Amino acid sequence: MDGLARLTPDTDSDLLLETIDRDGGLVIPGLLSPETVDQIDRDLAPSVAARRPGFREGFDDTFYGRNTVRVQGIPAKSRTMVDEYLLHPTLLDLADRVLLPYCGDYWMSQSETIFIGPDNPRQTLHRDDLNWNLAAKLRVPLQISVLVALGDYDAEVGATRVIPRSHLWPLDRPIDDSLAVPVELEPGDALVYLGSLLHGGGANQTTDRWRKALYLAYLVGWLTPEEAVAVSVGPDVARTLPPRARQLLGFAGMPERAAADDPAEAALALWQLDADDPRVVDGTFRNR
Ligand SMILES: O=C(O)CCC(=O)C(=O)O
Repeated sequence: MDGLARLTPDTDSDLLLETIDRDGGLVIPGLLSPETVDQIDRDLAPSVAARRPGFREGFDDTFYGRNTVRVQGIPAKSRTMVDEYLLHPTLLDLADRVLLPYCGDYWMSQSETIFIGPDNPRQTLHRDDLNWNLAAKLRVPLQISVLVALGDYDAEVGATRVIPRSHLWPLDRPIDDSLAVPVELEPGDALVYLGSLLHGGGANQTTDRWRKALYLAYLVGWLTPEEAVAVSVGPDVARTLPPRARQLLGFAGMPERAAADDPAEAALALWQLDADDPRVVDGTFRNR
């Protein structure tokens, strides 16, 4: 028993919303099909193989994992990730329900492999929202994170540990690590959680297996994403993607609010490109 509900991708969105509001997270078994998992894994394999584990030379890797492989720029490396994961209707529907009451639109904060290798110790429990420390104090949803299993994801190999319902705790409540429970997944299953939920990668206690996850997060559009997504994807790839994907990846202006009657307010636009909207990365933008 991992303490989080398991609801299939076709579950009514009211129930998904009610569950994530109550527990801070949930598991969606079979979010991605076996074929999709295989394709994404194949697409990312060359980049993963080329990457040395650990975060950055000379950097304290305790948090990011000294034997953990993190590769970003995923939408440029796997079209299947864009079509089947980033644009998954269940995830977008949930993100709409959770985030749109608090922003004009949301975007991708980051997507990266989190492949935890043998002997990598457990990660400190944390809230992803603390990337935006001041905003976290507003106690409104800022981010929804997703970890999809691309391979082994049992407790021994480092399944994510979560404290169910900790998103409701006061931010200064001491963190009791013994309350954390591992969330075991099968390939294609997804752990979906609010940025306010306490969680962390588990220790990989094996000598020969890797815990393979592909992380993805949707963030309210008035906060700076963790990854410089538009740079890592680039306009040449963006041009080939569907409009909603381009928007999520930073190739469209960001409405600060849904609608405005005041003409001055209506003209406001975040994430501009000259007087234009980055949407014109389809080729019509000219740097005047
Ligand atoms: O790998 C995991 O299970 C969680 C990773 C995480 O929360 C992080 O690196 O911020």
